Amino acid sequence: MKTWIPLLAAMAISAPIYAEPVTQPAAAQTRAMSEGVVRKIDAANGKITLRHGPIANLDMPPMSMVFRVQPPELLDGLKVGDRVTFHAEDIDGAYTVTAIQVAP
Ligand SMILES: [Cu+2]
Repeated sequence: MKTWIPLLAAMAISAPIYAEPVTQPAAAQTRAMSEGVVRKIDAANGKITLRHGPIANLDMPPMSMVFRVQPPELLDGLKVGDRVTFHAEDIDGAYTVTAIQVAP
């Protein structure tokens, strides 16, 4: 009587898998947008210089600085002088813009 082993295996495979509810930190749930003005675009290196307002999620005061842009295609269509809203994160120690759009 060997049939019960494959039967149990089949039952285990077909059993529904309940994932643990994922609790994310608040910063990951809301993608905080900050305001800035484009000062310089370095498309070749995927970088942008922004004069930006306070960046709450990075606890950063207003300043002008260079950001990495990921993906670099986010720079397409931007030009110096544009007012923008953007989201920046600290990715492996590099301040990185991961979303940006011209302000309405
Ligand atoms: Cu800054």
